[in-house]
Amino acid sequence: MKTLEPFDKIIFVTRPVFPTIEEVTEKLQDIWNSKWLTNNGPQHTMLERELKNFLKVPHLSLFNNGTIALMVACQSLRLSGSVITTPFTFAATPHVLSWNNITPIFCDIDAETMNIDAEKIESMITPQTTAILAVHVFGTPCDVEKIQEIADRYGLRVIYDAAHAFGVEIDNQGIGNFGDVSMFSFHATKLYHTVEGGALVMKNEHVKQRIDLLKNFGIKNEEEVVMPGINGKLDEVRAAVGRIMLNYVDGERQKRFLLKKIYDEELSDVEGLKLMPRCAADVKLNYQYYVVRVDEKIFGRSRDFVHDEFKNFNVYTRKYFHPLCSEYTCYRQLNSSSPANLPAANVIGRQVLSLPMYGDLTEDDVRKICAILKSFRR
Ligand code: T4K
Repeated sequence: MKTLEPFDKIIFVTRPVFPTIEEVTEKLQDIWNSKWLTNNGPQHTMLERELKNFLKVPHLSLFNNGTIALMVACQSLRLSGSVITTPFTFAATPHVLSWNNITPIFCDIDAETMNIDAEKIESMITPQTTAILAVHVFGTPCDVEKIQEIADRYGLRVIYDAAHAFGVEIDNQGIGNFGDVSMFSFHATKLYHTVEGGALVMKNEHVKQRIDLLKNFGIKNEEEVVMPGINGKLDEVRAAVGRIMLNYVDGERQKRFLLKKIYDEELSDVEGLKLMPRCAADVKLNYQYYVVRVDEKIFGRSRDFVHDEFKNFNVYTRKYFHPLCSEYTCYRQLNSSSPANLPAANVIGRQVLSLPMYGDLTEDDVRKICAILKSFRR
């Protein structure tokens, strides 16, 4: 076999989708003409409407990032006490609870989907529990029916961190239709972005009104400030970029779907590698991430070895999500952080590796990444 050469440029885990500079300049000209830069301008109004249609949800409120949006979601539902969540997520998820003076209670994850294990939620509920904060990890939908059933039985609220799930649908319904409130992140590294940004989507119009107040300092009008709000507003420049980027989502998703098929084709027979979970036929995925799990016993090499060795080939993979949130110094003293409570998460956190995934990768790039990965096997 020919020796594998390193890539001659760095292959990152992802690259943002860029609109053309001409498209941005044209929109900037509109903004300059309007002399309106932020605080509910015309670009903001139009993007809220367009996104609501795209995501097939009844109400939507734009934010300056997903983290602030999630903080406001907790405030809008008046959550307190403790909230059951997953340790297998980005730092922002449990941190928004802490910023709301709420204790995160970590529940183990499902070994297949890597989402919160709905079967285990009930045993974690205490009199202090006010909500479930679940994450559609890597865009794979949670068990939304089971979670809602538990929430209804115990009078709990449900928030979804849908940061990875832009455009995901179940049976033609936008993923944002489940639970009380869902958050989408529009960070530059996401399938759809506004440079930085995010949104909350909700079924209830009153919740939308409260959220709109909370993200604008609680200001109702010139005379009244009705609640302790924060500044969560998305400005006109980023809203305009978001309007352009809506034209890119379907194309980018399709490109990633083709790359996913190549990864699957090249890696499905490799012993010791577990690929992304299969979803029900009525689920429309977004292919934002491509994640493998390395079983050291069978593959003959650890995930960390693979991650480090890839760098010698100029391939920069990421260990999303390692360490687990339950291993952070700020959370590891919690009872629910004990590894005995989180057996699946503790295994998976040591196996996962996000491989490069973005539309500008070529088919040959992906085949070469797979060949490099396979060459590590012992
Ligand atoms: N909940 C979940 C489940 C999340 O995953 C996230 C964010 C949130 C909540 C919070 O939403 P936001 O407040 O961010 O809207 C990245 C993103 O910054 C973060 O948004 C995302 N999750 C997380 C999973 O990934 P890092 O620290 O890994 O990003 P970074 O800067 O290392 O970028 C990754 C790669 O992307 C780089 O190696 C190169 C490439 N890149 C990145 C940027 C920013 C570029 O090529 N150009 C760029 O401009 O967190």
